[in-house]
Amino acid sequence: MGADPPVRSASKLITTAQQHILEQKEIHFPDAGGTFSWLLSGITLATKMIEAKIRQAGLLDILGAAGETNVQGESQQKLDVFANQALLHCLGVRESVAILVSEENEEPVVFDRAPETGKYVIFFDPLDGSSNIDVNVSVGTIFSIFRRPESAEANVKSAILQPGWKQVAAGYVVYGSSTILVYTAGKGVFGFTLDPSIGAYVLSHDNLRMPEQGGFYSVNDAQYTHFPQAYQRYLDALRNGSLGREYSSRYVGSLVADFHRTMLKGGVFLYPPTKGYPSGKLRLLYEASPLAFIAEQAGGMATNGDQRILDIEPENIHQRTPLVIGGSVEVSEFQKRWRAAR
Ligand code: P6P
Repeated sequence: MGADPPVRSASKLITTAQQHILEQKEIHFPDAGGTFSWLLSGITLATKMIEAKIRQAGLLDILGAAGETNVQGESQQKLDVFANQALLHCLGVRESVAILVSEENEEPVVFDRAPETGKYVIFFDPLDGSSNIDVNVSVGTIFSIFRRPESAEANVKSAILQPGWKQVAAGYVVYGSSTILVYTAGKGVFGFTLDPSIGAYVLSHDNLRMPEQGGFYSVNDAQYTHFPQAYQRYLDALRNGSLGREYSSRYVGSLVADFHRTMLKGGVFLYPPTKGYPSGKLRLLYEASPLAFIAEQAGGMATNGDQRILDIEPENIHQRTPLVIGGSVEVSEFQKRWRAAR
């Protein structure tokens, strides 16, 4: 009988998101208490609740509008309402949360917690792309985490209206053919696939890097005639091979799905100013800014044309921004053309 095979400790087989967050804390944030990892566990718990409801959506009477409209004037899908409540609850019970800002809530949710306890401000879009739910297209959750400013004159407004470069973490969950959590805490980007058999997010994309140049551009072509001319010329260049390669067009119409493909395959996603949305449709604080943080951490770029998304000084909680996000080759080329057209 030969020697027994070496016993591999379970930790060599899988790394869960919780393990990873704790390991990252030990490596990069050794002085931080457990509050940060406890905070992120609130987000992973809420997204598992959301995922379970989404997977049942076709069976339960949960499809279709909830009969209400949200602060954006958009009809609220029942899953939107559930997702928002799940995140508000799971994060609200974490003592380290001072303020929550949701796409579904006109006003921020402020908790009466001392500054030394309530250290974090969290923004989220609980279920982005929800209009796609009834046709079974991937949807997503996006989140962004800031520290609450410690300065004496800090107030709710100054805590909320911080530029994106001050984020301490950001991430998204894409509820697609599998459910994947992608997050950064400023030291690289990591992806975890939900294993339904154990109910845990397991490391599947270690130190994700966005290709410098990819093969897809992603934009709502139907709006082409309403785009500023610099965007039209840029799209023409992508189509006629001026960037040195051929491109295919891919547009899901669900930001998190379009961005996740761009993260993995490269290329560029654009939501330009249009007639209907002169400042662009996407929201700065809980859509463009967290995705920009992730993109830059993975070697990509994100701009509104005039400046880096992460440098924009927010003026109001639900403000919109044009967004061009993707590989450094595609976004640099856009910036060059945009500035030349100014
Ligand atoms: P359009 C979904 O409603 C959403 O907010 C994003 O997820 C998506 O990228 C965008 O709108 C699609 O907008 O105008 O192309 O339908």
